[in-house]
Amino acid sequence: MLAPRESTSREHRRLDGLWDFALDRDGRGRAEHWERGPLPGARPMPVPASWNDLVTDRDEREHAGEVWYQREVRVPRASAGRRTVLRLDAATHAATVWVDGTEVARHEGGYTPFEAEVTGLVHGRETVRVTVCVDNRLSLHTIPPGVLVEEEGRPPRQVWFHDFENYSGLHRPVWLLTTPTAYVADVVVRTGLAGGAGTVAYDVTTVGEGRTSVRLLDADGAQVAAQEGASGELVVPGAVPWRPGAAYLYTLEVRHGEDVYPLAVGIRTVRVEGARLLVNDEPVELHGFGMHEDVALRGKGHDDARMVRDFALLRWIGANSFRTSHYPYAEEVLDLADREGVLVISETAAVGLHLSLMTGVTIRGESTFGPGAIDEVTQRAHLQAVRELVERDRNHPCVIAWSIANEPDTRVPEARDYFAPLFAEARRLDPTRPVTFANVAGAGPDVCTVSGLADLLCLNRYYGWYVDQGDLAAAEAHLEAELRAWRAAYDKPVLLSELGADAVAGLHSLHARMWSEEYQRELLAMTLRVLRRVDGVIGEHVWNFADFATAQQFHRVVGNRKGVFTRDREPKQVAHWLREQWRGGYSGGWPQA
Ligand code: BDP
Repeated sequence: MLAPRESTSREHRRLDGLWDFALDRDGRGRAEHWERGPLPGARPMPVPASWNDLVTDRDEREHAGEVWYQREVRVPRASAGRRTVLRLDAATHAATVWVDGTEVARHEGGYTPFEAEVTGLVHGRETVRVTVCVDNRLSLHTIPPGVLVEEEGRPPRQVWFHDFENYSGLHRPVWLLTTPTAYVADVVVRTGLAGGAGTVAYDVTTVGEGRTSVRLLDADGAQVAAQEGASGELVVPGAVPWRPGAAYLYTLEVRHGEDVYPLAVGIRTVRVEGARLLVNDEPVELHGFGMHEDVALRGKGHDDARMVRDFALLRWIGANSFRTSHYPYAEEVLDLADREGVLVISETAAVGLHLSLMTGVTIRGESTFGPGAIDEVTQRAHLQAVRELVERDRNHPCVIAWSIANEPDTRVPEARDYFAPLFAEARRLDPTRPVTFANVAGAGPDVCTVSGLADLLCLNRYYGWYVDQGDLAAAEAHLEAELRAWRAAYDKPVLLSELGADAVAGLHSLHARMWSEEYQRELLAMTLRVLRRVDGVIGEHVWNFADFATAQQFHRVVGNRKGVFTRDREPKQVAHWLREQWRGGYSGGWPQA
């Protein structure tokens, strides 16, 4: 689905700001048709934002069920004779949308956009009422999965299998878009580089009568190639490639009839060859983070200020990449990564497909895949999540790989049956990028049934934290042995996609004991040292960029403290050390005193 882009033919209005909000504690809203009139007992709620940390009542914060958003929208005068679309960039986790009481959209999946054409409903109107009902409940059939625990005399309680807060709401912008009635509906580009020339193959989907053409403009706006027709290949002699750390963006101006859609294009290639990851045929190392869209008060609400600070810190510390753990991030984030030359592994929201980890709830003997657990209904939702991710992000040069899931239980043969169609679908939709998933501790090369499907091996490992606790010498030996076992089993690049230790900012220990800032630094130093001596390991994504909110658990100190930065984006001691490593040539040695 095309991201909203203004042009001479497209007018876009962001419907951000304060909406009316009602928390449907008794589940009455649908039966009482709250979409037909003003919401009962409405209070103000900002969009985009999670609602959870903006309420003061603890039971409300824990509410598992539906919440309602509503606002009046002024219909742009310029919409007459044009197509009008209502687009929601993210409603977490499921939503129904009405315009003046008429249902216009339903969507499942909390981190991908959806839209509805509302031309007929806004026609001739000055204002319309937009109502959105958002459901935060997770089940074994949703991505991500969860379980709703219902007990006599208590409100239902949501349990989930992933390690971050189940924030909910309208997390990203809502838009009212107008386009001509004949318009560009989609465009897919694939770029190549050969003998100093760049190629941009394009495929445009259109609706309505009109001529289709494309022009490619360089960063100064000068035309470098042009062609008629809805598909073809542009050749750019002397193309400036998009490189990690040195992004160069062209603009593909796509025209159909009166409509103009500008798409940022970076000319680059990515592929895996043996145990190397190649961007523009040059081997790349990945140094960066698993991150989260998470910040105080706003929760998972997109915030340009947070985003800009995060990218500034990535640059400050010398990171060149991140994984969108554990869900597709806002498109604004990918746009900025395109501009900054940051490499991104884009992940679906399939996190927690491992029912014996961390739940406290026993489901079908805790075997993850099969009837009554993660089954073919879940798989259908997961396939849809893969499609929506690839279709949304495939034109971004920053995206160098797709991650199908985080830490599924891949020790059992059923996992391969479950995952094979998901890998196949990602490759069918995008044969140009490596496909991967983040492998969980315990599913080593001898037992993992899914790694053979991946082009790039992403391993999440916590030697020195969840295993070999406080014993970095043992951790060092075990990590190295496991990495060598992977390299012996597969001729594929290995990325340590998670490693880390919790550290409570300000907690110090001369003997570097667990939870101190010193221990976090020493664990990272040990890990990087091992990585540098195992051939075929292409880098590390430290867990996590910043501290983040989680469910309450005995091993969480008001959230996960594995951040290299605090939740308000200030450095812990390890940040300064990492900066020396990453900016100083990846020595991997012990920190200087
Ligand atoms: C990994 C998960 C990640 C967690 C992390 C941790 O992929 O989501 O937050 O562990 O425990 O298993 O800190």
